[in-house]
Amino acid sequence: MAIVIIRQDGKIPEWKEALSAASPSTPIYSYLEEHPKEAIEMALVWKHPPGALRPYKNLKCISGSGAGVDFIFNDKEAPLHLPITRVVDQVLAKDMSEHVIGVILAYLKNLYTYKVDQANRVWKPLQYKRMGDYRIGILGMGALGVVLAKDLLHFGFPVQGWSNSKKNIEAVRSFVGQDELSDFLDTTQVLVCLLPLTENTTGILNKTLFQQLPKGAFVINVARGGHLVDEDLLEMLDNGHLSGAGLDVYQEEPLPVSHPFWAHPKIHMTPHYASVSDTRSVVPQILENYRRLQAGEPLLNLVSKERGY
Ligand code: NDP
Ligand code: OXD
Repeated sequence: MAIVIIRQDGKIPEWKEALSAASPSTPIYSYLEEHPKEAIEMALVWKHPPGALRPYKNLKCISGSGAGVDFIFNDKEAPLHLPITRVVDQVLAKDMSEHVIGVILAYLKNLYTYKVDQANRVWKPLQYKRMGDYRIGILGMGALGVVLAKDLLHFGFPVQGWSNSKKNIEAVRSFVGQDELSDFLDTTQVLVCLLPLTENTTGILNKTLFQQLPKGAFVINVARGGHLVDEDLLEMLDNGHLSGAGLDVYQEEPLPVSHPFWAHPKIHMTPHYASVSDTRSVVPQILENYRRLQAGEPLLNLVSKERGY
């Protein structure tokens, strides 16, 4: 009975140490070291190389170590019939909320523009923008979207959300499904994408959707690069329909240096760092699932294979 960690971002030692400290009797291995493959029952994965799960014939669960699991479904060699779990964590949600609020405030308070003006020694006060005048629309009202919505209310923003199922959050208008998407977009001045990447949401941030936003809207994508049609965003920024975009995720990561986003004056980029699983906070739910797996109990934070999230 053991756990293998499979990821390529240099963070295996951090995860191994945190898991071992919390459960010294559980054998934890890096997929890169010699280890008994037949003993592995749980694989803790983050953007693992496709096919990396193949050697584990006794695997009982694929545990994603972030919120999004699109990379697991994309591995056609993965044993997708096994239970797949993901991270649902208050720290991850709060971190995301802080990041998105930071981007919204930098936009509304013109901080991006003033930074450029400073570099050029330009003194040019712009129209003052107040939070209460800008409605924030959140695509995806799940573990992250709901926390963001509630935090935005504290800042005085009007807030609305779009999801598959109706949400009952005081003071947050809930829009559901394709039928209500247009009404949601019509009244959204700052759009935040916090959807999972699935068959239904791939390419959702496209020209048709942008055209339904009011002129001058600002778009924030902190979900996945696959949600955005890059050329449609560039067109809508260049023709002035959108006033800017804050991007944290990209079709290809790291974003190739030749990509037009890098030098675009209306695009404000961060390197897929809006929110990062904190091992201190996340390790207990991984180990609880490992215990449940052995006890034959229902797992926490199960992903639905039908919905893809
Ligand atoms: P959840 O699964 O908790 O929430 C997903 C939300 O999207 C739900 O409200 C769901 O509706 C809604 N949704 C899904 N598909 C559709 C659809 N076709 N139409 C309408 N609504 C839909 O996910 P999380 O909040 O935990 O995470 C969201 C995403 O954020 C992750 O999948 C990941 O890609 C991204 N992420 C990015 C990070 C970063 O650093 N940039 C960090 C962490 C996550 P319903 O509630 O009705 O099911
Ligand atoms: C996640 C992410 O999905 O970091 O958790 O993108």
